[in-house]
Amino acid sequence: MGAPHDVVIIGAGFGGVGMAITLKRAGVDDVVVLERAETLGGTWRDNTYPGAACDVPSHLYSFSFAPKTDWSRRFPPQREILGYLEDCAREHGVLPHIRFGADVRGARFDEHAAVWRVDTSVGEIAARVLVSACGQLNRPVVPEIEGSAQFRGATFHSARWDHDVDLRGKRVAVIGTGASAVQIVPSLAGRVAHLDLYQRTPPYVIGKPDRAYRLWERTVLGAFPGVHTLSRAKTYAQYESRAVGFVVNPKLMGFMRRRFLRRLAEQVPDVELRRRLVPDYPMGCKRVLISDDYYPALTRPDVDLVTDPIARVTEHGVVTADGTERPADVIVHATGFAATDFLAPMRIEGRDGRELGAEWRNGAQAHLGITVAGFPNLFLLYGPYTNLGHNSIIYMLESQFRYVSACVRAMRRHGLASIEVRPRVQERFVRAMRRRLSGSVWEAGCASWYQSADGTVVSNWPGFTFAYRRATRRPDPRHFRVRRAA
Ligand code: N01
Repeated sequence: MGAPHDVVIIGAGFGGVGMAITLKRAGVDDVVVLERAETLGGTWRDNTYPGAACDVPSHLYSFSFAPKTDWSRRFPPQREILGYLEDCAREHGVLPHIRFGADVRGARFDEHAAVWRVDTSVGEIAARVLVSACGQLNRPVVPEIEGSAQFRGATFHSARWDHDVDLRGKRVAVIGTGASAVQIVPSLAGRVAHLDLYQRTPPYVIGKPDRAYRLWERTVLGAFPGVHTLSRAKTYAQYESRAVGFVVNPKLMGFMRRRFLRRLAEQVPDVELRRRLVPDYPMGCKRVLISDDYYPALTRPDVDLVTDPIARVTEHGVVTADGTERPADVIVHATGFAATDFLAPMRIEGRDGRELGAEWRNGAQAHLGITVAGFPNLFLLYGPYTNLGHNSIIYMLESQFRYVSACVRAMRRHGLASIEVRPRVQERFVRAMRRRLSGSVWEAGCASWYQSADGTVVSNWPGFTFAYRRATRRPDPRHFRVRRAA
């Protein structure tokens, strides 16, 4: 193990790449990004399923310090977002900082040396400051269904799409109806012989105002960056206004639900099919999805919506609770991710042997979603309470980049060996989050990946994103216990 690096970042997705750029711009050069895969991109590298695209408009889905003005369309496809992130890493000199193939198994804070000892598949690496940028949606969940091992066909998770499997002429079973399935189903319908969609809970799917940008629009945006900034600000304001409905006043969602039902009736004329597609929980409780071709795909004769619960899998298909066996050549698990485990399965040991997983037994806690009492010099990006139901996560990440970078610079300036958030500061923050989240639509009668096992929401920021930007604008020295370097 060599001398400690100033900052080690875990993960080279949007969080890790943006953090490294921000630190370099702030003059912190001794930065190492550990990435377990052989390429960068995080979730935008992993999710290559047919139809993968972002449901946040392209103008909001880029760093403010690296604006892209030539997006091909309003809602960018996966390949274009990944290309953007690769370009950012290259143009901002981040690539030499990334160690690919370095899987982080855990990290231990050596209090005496005030150094994180990071245990990786390529040996131990020491860091003064450790930043986790591994995201919330990186561990696919495949449900344990009786008989799955007997299945003779191909089976894979939406985030591990097997492109070697030719789906043409196949009977495909898709399990799950979240954001991934809503993109996969219309992309496969008509390309495969038959598609069965296994739905446990219907989502709310509203219109997607997508369109390709014309050449002249891209030219104007490229030539006049001011237009780009205006367009970005306008889209941001539109999206931010949604927070009013989602969080501040869930009753407003009643109006949205009526609009949703009208549109569903237009897209699905069959009354019986439509009945099975109407959610019985308040709109916004789960993520509201956008698509213009999801419901039309379900009306096709070669697509069946199956709402009987899955009982088991056999060699040749799926059996539902009513005993019907439906043949399948391929099973696609669009069944989501273990989101609320956050840094798991890494074992993170802080001061006095505290282990993060054990500390978070009853739900993850972190001040501003970024710093954790008992874990000095550790910072989280996209941690607890920072996911959004209404706007771009990139905006939240940028708030976190600034906060972490300010902490690192303050440590340098004041010769600090370690800084650690005070427990009462963290408790106050978590209490405020709980107060707001317990009245929010996300805890209003549905199960979602925003919730930990006991049903409490630990993922989401319950407010406007500019309020988060304000809260993270400047680290407050009174919030931290500090230790000076010897
Ligand atoms: O995962 P999900 P996802 N038997 O957890 C069902 C982002 N994202 O990958 O609702 C049967 O939302 C489960 O049913 P239920 C975005 O933030 C963004 O789709 O729990 N079904 C649900 O329908 C998103 O929210 C984009 O009853 C089972 C589905 O599987 C997040 O990623 C695109 C089951 C899982 O849905 C996750 O989306 C894609 C079982 N045993 C993803 N277990 C865009 O930007 C689970 N399910 C467009």
